Amino acid sequence: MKIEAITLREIHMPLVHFFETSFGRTYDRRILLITVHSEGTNGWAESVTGENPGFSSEWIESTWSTIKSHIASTLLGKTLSAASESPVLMRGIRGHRMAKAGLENAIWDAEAQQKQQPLSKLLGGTLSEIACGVSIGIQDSPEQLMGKIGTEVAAGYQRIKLKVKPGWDLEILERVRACWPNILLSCDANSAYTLDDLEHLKKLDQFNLLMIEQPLWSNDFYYHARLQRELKTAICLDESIRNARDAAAAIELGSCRIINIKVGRVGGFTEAKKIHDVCKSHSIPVWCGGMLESGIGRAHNVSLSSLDNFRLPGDVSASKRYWKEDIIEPEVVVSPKGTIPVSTQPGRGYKIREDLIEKLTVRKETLKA
Ligand code: OSB
Ligand code: MG
Repeated sequence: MKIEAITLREIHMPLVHFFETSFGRTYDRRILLITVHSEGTNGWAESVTGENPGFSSEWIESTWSTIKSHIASTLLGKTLSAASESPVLMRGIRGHRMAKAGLENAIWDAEAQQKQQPLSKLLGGTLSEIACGVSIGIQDSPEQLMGKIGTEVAAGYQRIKLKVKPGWDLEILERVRACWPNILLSCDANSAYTLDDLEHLKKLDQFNLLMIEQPLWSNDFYYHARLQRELKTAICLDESIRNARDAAAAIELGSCRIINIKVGRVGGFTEAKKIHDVCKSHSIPVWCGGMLESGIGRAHNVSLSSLDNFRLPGDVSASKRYWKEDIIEPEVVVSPKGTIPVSTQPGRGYKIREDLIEKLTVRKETLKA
């Protein structure tokens, strides 16, 4: 597969409903799409870099300029026999994992087309459908939140995850549990607490949560291990896990009992697969996280979630929860039992709506060797 050219493109898409985490609220997404042009095929991917450096230090401007000035040239003009060879080519650049993931995953997308194989199979996936949960942000009021949970439970989602932060946690969970005592429920703090909150965090144990995601600092394993020893509820790490070595260290230290894999956060499919395998060998279940992706990133998340240690419902949910109109065809649809079928078609299994993408594009640049 010769990497002949790379197109960077920014599209703007308003969210159907704002999304709020402990680090801020998003109404409109600025999405970075990447196309790798190779021997007559176009591989597409999404870099999940955000509008602000809130979740990660990367954001769309840094990702765009780092790809353009430094990363693209490590790939352009090269001939690869598989997408999994690309991380080695990019390893001279430190960090910028969301940027690298966008490039690597576009090459995987092209490879699946060229080899006429479903992307899920190329990744090693075996599941024929994936289990879906939803992530529900902080709302303007508890009533608004209760309404949203009701809608998603009725739609069949298998797990509800609530964003929490100090002041939007215990009372909220108490109200939710009073209404829905038996649903699979978890919460995600996006690093909103410190170890000074230990006594407060212990009170979360009463709600029978499936997990509490990333309660402490985004770059920590050590204090999470101390916290995990004090909690009955399983800790799940998201932000802290950058690669398979981090996953192994976190497991060995006892920092978590569950890991969330986001392909952008860890630098691409190759590293995501390694994390999956490390977790599997230690009997640690994983699930696929979300970053408010468009259909392109979402389609890739569906393929990744078909690996067999994705044993818990992920944050991969229906297109219509995010967008009036998605940029893939068909849109991602979730069944009444809360599942998405994994496509058996060659490639990513969803067509790219190039006309719509063109309309949503605010800038575009093609890089050549
Ligand atoms: O921590 O999982 C997170 C969205 C943006 C940034 C971080 C997170 C999230 C989500 C949304 O929880 C998941 C989704 O795409 O629905
Ligand atoms: Mg998270």
